[in-house]
Amino acid sequence: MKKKLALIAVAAAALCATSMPVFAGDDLITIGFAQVGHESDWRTASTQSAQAVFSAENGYDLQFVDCDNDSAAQLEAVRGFIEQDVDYIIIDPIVATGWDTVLTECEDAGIPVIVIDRTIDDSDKYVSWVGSNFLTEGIACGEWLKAYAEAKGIEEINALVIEGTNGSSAQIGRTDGFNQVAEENGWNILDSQDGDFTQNGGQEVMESYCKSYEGQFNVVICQNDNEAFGAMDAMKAAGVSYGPNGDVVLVSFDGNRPAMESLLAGDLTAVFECNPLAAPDVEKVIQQLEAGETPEKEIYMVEGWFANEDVVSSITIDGEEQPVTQMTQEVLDARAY
Ligand code: GYE
Repeated sequence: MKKKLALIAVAAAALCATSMPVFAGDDLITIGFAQVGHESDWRTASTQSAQAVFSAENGYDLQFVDCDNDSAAQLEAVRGFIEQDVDYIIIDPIVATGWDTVLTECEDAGIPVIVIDRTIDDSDKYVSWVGSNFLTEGIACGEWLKAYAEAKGIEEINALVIEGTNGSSAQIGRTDGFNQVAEENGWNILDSQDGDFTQNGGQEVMESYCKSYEGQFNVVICQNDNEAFGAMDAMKAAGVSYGPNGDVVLVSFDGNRPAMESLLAGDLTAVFECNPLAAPDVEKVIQQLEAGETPEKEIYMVEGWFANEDVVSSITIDGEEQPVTQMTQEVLDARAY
């Protein structure tokens, strides 16, 4: 709470016998959250997680700005929070670069910044980052595909990739990770285009792929669930079968409930999870700062790898064996999102 507000609250409380409900808001910690947008199921889960954790009942006043995938609007939102003199700023950076100036402005204003989900790669003027290792997700996808192809006797990989928003760290990490394994194994990546993490984007890219690469591909990698839904519609319309019983191995990243249901139903072949529920960890960071402690600079979310069939039970990444879980109704029911 800001000092000025506190003084007003005290003065006003003195004038008002039933001050508690009216002035309770003055004790709240104000947080400005510059969210990427509303492009996907993952994003909706991320927003809902922040709104649930940073509620008035929990002692917060959350100023939420949906930046609609517009980097200039996101910088403007952060500057607006500086002007409002909020207590903390949370940024989920649409793109990984272009941040140093505005983060310096936050620093000069004495407002701690917490970065969530996507990373900022050209400045370290933030307290903590809470998110996922996108490079590992991309490598996991590649290692799973390698083991799956071997087990299924798929001799040649001809892959089409639908990437996420260009320049976002999620797109960069997932692309680099998958490409790394593809190169090691001499796979053929026919094309890799931006679907902007949306269902429409995924559908449009897949429609053009179906025309340009008719009969030439047997793997489609979508960098999020919603792109995969769009790709399914495009493939259905083009008469291409996908999933564990189809001609095309179809993979997505994220693993929100609708995608996990699709995985169970046998539309998707595998899903590489990215956990959107960062807000509880962000709250821990804020509580540490409130207590004068120094939080960790990097905090990683826990995530797993899932497949429709029980064909590949584990993969090895950086020498560490990691399980691949077969999606069942039981596994689905136990999930939080
Ligand atoms: O994969 C996608 C969302 O940044 C990890 O953004 C996030 C990505 C997520 O739009 O669905």
